[in-house]
Amino acid sequence: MNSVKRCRHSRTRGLPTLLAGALTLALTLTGGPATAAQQGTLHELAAAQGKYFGSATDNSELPDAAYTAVLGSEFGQITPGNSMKWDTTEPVQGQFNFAKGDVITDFAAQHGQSVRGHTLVWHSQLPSWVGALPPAEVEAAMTHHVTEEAAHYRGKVTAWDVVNEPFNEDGTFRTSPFHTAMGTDYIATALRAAHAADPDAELYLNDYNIEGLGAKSDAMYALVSELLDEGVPLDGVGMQAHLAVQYGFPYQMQANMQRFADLGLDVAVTELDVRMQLPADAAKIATQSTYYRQVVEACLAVERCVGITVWDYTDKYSWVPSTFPGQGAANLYEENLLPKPAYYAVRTALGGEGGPGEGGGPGALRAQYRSSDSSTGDNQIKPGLQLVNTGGTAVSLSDVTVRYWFTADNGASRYSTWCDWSPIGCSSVTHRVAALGTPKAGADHYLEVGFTGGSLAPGAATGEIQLRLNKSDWSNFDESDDYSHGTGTSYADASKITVYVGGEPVWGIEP
Ligand code: G2I
Repeated sequence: MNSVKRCRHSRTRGLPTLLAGALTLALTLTGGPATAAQQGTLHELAAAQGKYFGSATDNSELPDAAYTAVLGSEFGQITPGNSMKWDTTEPVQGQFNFAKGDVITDFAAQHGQSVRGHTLVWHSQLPSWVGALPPAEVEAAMTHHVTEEAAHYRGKVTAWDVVNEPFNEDGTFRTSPFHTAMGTDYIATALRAAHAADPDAELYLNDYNIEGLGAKSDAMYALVSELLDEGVPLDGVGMQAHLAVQYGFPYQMQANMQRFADLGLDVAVTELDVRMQLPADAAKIATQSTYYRQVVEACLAVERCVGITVWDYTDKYSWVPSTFPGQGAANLYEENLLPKPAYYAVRTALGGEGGPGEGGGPGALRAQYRSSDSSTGDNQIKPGLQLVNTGGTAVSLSDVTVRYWFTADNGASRYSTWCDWSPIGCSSVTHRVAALGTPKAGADHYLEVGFTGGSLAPGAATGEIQLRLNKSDWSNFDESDDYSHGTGTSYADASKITVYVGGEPVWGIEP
């Protein structure tokens, strides 16, 4: 069973994909810099190469609407970070509770995503009753657990991490209640039980630090070779890929993936993140982007690498800081859900057009905007702006200007402009209003923002710049039709705010 059944992973979404395609075309024809949305999502880019691109998530994160908006659109696959683990699904022997996992599979179904089940048999997050059983009862308890859970999720998960983390770092088998009771046979027993309960699911063994060639991956290789020889149902190997910039990139990851593929197994990158010692700096950020890119390149180069899952997509919900104090910044998006250089590195590696991480340079500047003003009819306009350097080289801010386009409506033609707050210091931010000789739709003036100095390192952002303007007679505006106005309350790429370096447009579309 280990040589077929690959296609379900690579599915693209139906209608939303078509609509996104139409939107891409329409926006491309209007010219201007391409945004992430214009080029397709990470999953769409991966799917075009026959892979999926997914993210872990957790129930506690789903009330966060800004978070789920990205989770539901950018990713084609999800893995529950905790809610299918034994301590959640069978906390008391024989009492199963799939409510939390069901929330995840429902979310996935609503968003056209596949689900990786994680995980059936693991030494961790194991309720204490399992370890307290007499060894003679462990096999029956394990088989019952695997059977009930795999049967419950039959048709809802495409793959299972049947056994998680069976090895120590030196390649010896890890001690667990299962190993103690059954020796290494517990692995084949668990796989057979999972296959009996859900014959269509892809069955995996999953571990960390097996991404490169080495003692631990050799041990996994020996184990799966033996299982296949014995005819045990096994479809793939999951490489977690919890990487760290300070530990180097896994040795010969592509070759290691290929040797598993050559056995007739699929390979999946199941929990990718790249942590660093905080604070982040440009060098660490660049290394992180390189590692993410190299993982994508390795997967693309190995036909049987079916896809990549990041262990949540944002630093906001990373497991890293609580497990490795002082480390973090491991994910593709910042805590405020802005994509980081690593995100653009992944896009580029997946074949996204002209990824800004490629060359660097001022063309990699992006304007992001949020409205800090719930009233569109009062006497002030309050845009929040920030600039992000998604490229590989620093940008000198004194060369940079930004325009926010609006209509004056009636009233006085003189303006006051303000910078209320910015982490880079309002004293380094200049601002003025200029009138257009020829009014455009939604714009007869613009607020121009500049900088007295400073530079934006690769991967750096200015942080928000809270701006405000009013007419000298304090008459009201009608912002609802202003070209640059938006209603989003968290920072997002804004193509209707234009950015210039040395007077040359580098971002956005003018009215
Ligand atoms: O540790 C990172 C991952 C390594 N590979 C297997 C994965 O299953 C594992 O995931 C993490 C989750 O991301 C964490 O969220 O597994 C951790 C536990 O081993 C999870 O942390 C736990 C906390 O330790 C608990 O205190 C907390 O109640 O998450 C629980 C639910 O939020």
